[in-house]
Amino acid sequence: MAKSVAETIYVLNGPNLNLLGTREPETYGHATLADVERLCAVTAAPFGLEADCRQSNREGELIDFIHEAHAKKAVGIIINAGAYSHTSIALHDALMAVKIPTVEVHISNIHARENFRDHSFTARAAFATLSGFGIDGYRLAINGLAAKIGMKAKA
Ligand code: DHK
Repeated sequence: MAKSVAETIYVLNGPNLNLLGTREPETYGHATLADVERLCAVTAAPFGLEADCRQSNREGELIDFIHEAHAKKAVGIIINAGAYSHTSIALHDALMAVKIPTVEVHISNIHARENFRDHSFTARAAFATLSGFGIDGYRLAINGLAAKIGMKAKA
């Protein structure tokens, strides 16, 4: 039987998330970005999904990643745009333009923090948001995304 080619999901992390592990551990925990990316890869695999993980501290580069996801026919996006979630209409517009099923993740509970974190532009372009589960939010998001796009885990 022919081996099926894995579908790709993009996992996009925005500014300062490269500092996970050392950045405000009381808020973001002790796991590193490499831990997050490993978690995404092992969570995606049973669904026949490959997690293409990117991080950038630059808004324009994150937009380019979203365009690239579209060009490469990615079947889903998990995005934690960091502080750009709260400011970037351009990232919102990029997600709206590509129409790829998207889940927004925040490690911390943005609604229990400063008022300026309470609103997310990117969340408006996502079909679901997870906030406050720590890095487990990425695992939950991939499971939710897989269910949404009809991918079943293989035994
Ligand atoms: C990460 C950030 O960098 C913040 O700017 C957001 C988010 C929250 C998180 O919880 O993952 O406000």
